[in-house]
Amino acid sequence: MKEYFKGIEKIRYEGKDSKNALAFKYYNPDEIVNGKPMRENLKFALSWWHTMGGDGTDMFGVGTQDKKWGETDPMAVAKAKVDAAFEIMDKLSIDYFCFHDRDIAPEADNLGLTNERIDTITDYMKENMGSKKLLWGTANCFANPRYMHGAGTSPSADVFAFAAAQIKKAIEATVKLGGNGYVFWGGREGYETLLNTDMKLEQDNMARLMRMAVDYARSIGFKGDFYIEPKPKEPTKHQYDFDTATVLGFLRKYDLLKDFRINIEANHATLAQHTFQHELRVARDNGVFGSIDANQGDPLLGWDTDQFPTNIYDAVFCMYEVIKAGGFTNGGLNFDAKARRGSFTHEDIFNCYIAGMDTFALGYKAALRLIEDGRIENFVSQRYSSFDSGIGADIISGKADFISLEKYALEKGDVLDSLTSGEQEKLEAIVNNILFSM
Ligand code: XLS
Ligand code: NI
Ligand code: NI
Repeated sequence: MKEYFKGIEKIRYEGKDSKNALAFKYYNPDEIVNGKPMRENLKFALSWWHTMGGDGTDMFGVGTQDKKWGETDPMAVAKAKVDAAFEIMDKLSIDYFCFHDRDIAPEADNLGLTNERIDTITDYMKENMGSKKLLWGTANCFANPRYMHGAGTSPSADVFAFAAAQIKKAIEATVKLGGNGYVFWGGREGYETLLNTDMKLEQDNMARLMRMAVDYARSIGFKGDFYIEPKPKEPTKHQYDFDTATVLGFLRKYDLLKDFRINIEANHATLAQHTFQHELRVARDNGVFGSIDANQGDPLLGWDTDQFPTNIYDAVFCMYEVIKAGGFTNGGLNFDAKARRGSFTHEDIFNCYIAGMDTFALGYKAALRLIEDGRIENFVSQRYSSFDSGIGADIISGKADFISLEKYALEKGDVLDSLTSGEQEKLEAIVNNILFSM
């Protein structure tokens, strides 16, 4: 088989003192940490769209990166992408991948032919994937002009039907490749102005589409999780899957909670004016943490820059939530991230992944230390200890009511002296202490 990345050997773990750019400093795939090999703790996945197809095109300029993989015919490009992707995964010890239908097979003149193309490519993937696994699949229901007003939330019933057909095929491809997840990200499921929008019908229809997807997928043996990937905006001004809390309300209202979890993307959290950890915490506390789309934004730019994550603090707090949620089950950590437009060589793909994977490996280990160290968690439980006994315990158990609480407050007098310091800075220093002693 053709080698696409000649001169790049399998990336080895060389430890933190290595100066070799093409080596892992923190990620040792087979190292057992917290009872499992790191590759299973982190479940890294390569994303087809950015890595295999993203060529650096942005709103202001054409591509800078060659992602044709030496081919010109669209189906030949699609096959070459498979070979090149699997080579990247082998060389980086990445066990999982994920894709949109359009990333793996280009759209043809009609749906029938498009579906045949998906069959051809998924046959080819299946033949060649060996022990590699599909983390999740999804359908690109946002790029084609037919989706200008949305897919599941389009005012056109024809477009709704077309989207359903497209998603049906993407689910089949996911099941065929053994995927344990199926993602809905509603890039154009939202509105630009309420002047032309029936918001209630749009959201009802989105739920109808999701219910049909679940029913069909289960009928063909899909046992994995469905995910919604929240994002507040971009490309649409107001997106219905705004953030995790909004999505939770939607899932509850439409009785979809049993089948859906959340796929949390770091920079989508930022765009919603939340921290990455906040989104993960909301998901964890509500039992819907599913998977992670890892990237980072740029605070000075404010759009979905999808940069490879290198911010250690974010990674530590992310991994803290993942560990506290019990680790990944069907989900994993996919790099919804791309090389900067100026990082245009094939070697840069490896530099990017090494940087991102090392960041999360270090983050995982630091988060584990934070938990084992206990200072932060003990502080938090101490801070709320007034609910462990006395009036606090009565509030928790439901024994207290407004009448008994008023009686308590009248007898007690002022309660200001029941408060202690939040000690935020001390806690931040503990995090630094743990992080920089690694
Ligand atoms: C776009 C989204 C998209 C999803 C998959 O902002 O992150 O890439 O992850 O459709
Ligand atoms: Ni995104
Ligand atoms: Ni994403």
